[in-house]
Amino acid sequence: MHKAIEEAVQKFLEISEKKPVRIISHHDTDGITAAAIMISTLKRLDRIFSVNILKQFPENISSKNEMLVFLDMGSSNLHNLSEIKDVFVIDHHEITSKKPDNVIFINPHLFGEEQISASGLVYLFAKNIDKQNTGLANLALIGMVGDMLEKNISKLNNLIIEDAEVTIKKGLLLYPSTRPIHKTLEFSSSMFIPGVTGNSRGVLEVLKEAGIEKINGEYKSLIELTEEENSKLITSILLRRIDKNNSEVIGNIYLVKVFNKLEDARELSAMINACSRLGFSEISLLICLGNKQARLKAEKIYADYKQHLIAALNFVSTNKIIGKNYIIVNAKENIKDTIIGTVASIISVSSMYEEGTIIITMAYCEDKIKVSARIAGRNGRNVREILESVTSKIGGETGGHAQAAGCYISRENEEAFIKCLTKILDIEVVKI
Ligand SMILES: [Mn+2]
Repeated sequence: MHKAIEEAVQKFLEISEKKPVRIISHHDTDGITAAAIMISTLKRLDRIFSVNILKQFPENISSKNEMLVFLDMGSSNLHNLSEIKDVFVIDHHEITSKKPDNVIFINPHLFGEEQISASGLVYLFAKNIDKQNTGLANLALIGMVGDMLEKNISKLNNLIIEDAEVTIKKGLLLYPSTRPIHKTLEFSSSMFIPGVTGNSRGVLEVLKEAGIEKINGEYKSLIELTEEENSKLITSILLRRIDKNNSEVIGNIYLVKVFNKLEDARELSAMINACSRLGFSEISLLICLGNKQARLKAEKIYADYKQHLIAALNFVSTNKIIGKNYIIVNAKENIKDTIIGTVASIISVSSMYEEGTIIITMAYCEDKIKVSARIAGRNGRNVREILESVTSKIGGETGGHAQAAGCYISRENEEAFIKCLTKILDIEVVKI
C-alpha cells in the first residue's frame, strides 16, 4: 500500500498545482479528522481548496474544473465517478463497486492490509507529502478512536500511535477520564451502569462504596485514582451490571495532546461526532483545526446533547414493554427522533439485557414514528427481517441490516405496529 500511496501523492501534487481541490468527507469523527488532516496538508502546500462534509455519498456529482478528493466514503460508489476527471478516493470501507480507470483509489482492502481508519490513511498520505506533517498524527489518533479501531492495534495503527503525542493508560473505559469522577459516572452514556448513569444519588453511593472521597471539595478524575480506589470502583460497577466480565469495562485510555493539554481521545471523538451529527459539522472541523472559539461552542452543544441522552436513558429505564426475549420502548414525544437510534444502540451495548435480547425503540417524528431495532450483545436474530415482516403487513419502509435496522411507520399505526410486533416476537420465542 505504501507504494500506491507514493504514486497517488505524485499525481496529487501535480494536479493540485493546476486546479483547486474539493474535499468531500463523511460526517463522523473519522471523516472530520480525515478532512482536517487533508486541509492542514493543503494549507502547508499553499493550495486552493474547499470542503464539503456529508452524511453520505452525494447523489449527483459534478466537477467544475476541480480535483475531487473523497475521504471516508466512495468505495461502494466508484462506478459513479467514471465521468469525472481528476478524482481521488481515500477510504477504508468495503469495496462493493468496480473501479473505473480514471479514479485514483487508496483502500487497505485492495492490499489485504489490516484495519485502519480513513483518517489514518489520510495521515499516511500527508506524511508521504511532507515529513513535517507528523504533527497531524494526533488527529489520526482521534479518528482511530472514533472508529473504535484502537482496541486491536495493528502495524499500521502503531505507526500513527508512534507519531502521535499520546499517553496510554489502562483503566475503566469511562470518559472523560480527565474530569472529576462524579460527573464522569453520572454522564457515562458509553457504559450504562444501572442505578448510577444519570443518577447523582447512585453516583455518590458507588463512590462511597469504593472509598473515594472529595479532596479540597473536589473529586479526583479517573486517571488520578490510586490503584486501590480504581479496583474497588471497578468491583462496584461490575456488581451493578449483568455482564460481570471486566474485559468490557477495562481497556486502554488514550490521552492525546490537543490545545496544548492532555485530553481523553474518546471524549474528543464523541464531541466531534455529536456536534457534526447534530448539524454543526463546521464546528467539529474547526475544533480539529485548533479553533478555540469552536471548541467553546462545541462544549455547549455536547453538554446539551449528553443531558438529552441521559434524560432519554432514564425515561427508558421506567417506560418499556418487557417481553420474554425483547423490550419495546414507545417514547412517543418524550425522546427526540434524532437520538432515538443512539438510545437503542447504547442500550444494546449496555449489558442491561441478556445477549440476543431484541431492543425496539419508537419516537414520534413529525407525522410518522421512527422505529429503531437492535440486538443486545453480538448474536441474535435478524432484526431487519423482523421489522420487515411487520411493515409488510401494516405499511412503512425498512432499512438497515441484521443487527441494526430501522423503519418509519405512520402515526395511525402506532397500536397496530406494537400489536403485530409483539405477536411476531412472542410466537418466534415459542417456536425456538
Ligand atoms: Mn471511517
